[in-house]
Amino acid sequence: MAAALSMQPRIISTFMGDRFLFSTTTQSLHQLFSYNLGRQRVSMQTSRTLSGLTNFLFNRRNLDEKKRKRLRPGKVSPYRPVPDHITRPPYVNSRQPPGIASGPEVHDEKGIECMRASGRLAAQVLEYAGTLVKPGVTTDEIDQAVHQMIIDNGAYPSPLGYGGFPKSVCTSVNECICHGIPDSRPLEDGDIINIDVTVYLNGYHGDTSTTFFCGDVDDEARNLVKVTKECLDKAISVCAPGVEYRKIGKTIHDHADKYRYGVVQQFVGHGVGRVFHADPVVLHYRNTDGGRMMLNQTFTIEPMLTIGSINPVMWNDDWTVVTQDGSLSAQFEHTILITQDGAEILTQC
Ligand SMILES: [Co+2]
Repeated sequence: MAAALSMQPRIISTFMGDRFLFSTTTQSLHQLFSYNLGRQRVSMQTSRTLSGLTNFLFNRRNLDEKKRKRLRPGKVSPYRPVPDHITRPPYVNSRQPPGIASGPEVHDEKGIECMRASGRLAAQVLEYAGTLVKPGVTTDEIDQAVHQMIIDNGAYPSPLGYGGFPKSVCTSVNECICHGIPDSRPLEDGDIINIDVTVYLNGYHGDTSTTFFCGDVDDEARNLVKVTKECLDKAISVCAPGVEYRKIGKTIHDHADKYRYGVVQQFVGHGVGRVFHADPVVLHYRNTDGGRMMLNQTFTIEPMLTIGSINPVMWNDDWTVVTQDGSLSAQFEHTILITQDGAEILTQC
């Protein structure tokens, strides 16, 4: 699950321009985005009227997008209970809004073993969830299956109750960039869907996501998904102790540029371990941030690439984030451990 950049005021002022300069640490993500959304709506209307000819002349991609039906909210099913014997993360039922905790997640041998276990379980759940992706299956049914498998393994589904998130997994279809809430919408032939699984096992979170194909997916979408996966793989391959985090952003951005895909900036990778979202903030785009990777550290890398606009618009549910122009977005995520000679992917079966 991606952390939201707007939780980090330092970075907001550096990278997001004056729109966010008013923000303070006490302001919630939702407030920030609501404000942003108002501006986005205005700019969307203006650009719609002005850009018809421009699109026709210069941007066939956007024209193609218009054939696809825009994603609409479905019905969200009631809360799914978690058995009492399963340990909840501290943010569940807490009034404190979860942010990004300060301090990196660096582990001893025992901690590394726990991270391997939660990473493996997250990967197994994700693999199983992927087998359910078929036309006609609802994202709520995927949530049900994921929820059951996680609790059957003695773990807690980390998104459930995180900052009020109502479900156990994020399901982000087509133009949904991230944080889609599972609902009654049946998957359609040709959809792409990112399923983002995080489990909390023995006090440690493991976090991973993949974009799956539903039925017969066109080449344009397939290529976006392929390149997004390549971006993640390439980024992981440059990781090692002492390497600057910003090398991740450069690697991803350079590869995306080759295909003229956009890199979403407002949602970031993050330290993960005992805490769901911790330092460092892992930017997926070129940046000049400082900070270097440490031995035995765990964090996620989770690039989101788009065919068209990289601007996010948030739905009224305060979670679902879609591209402003309705063009496709894809994402892949792994939790990795920094080792002596590089990085170990923890979220593998
Ligand atoms: Co994540």
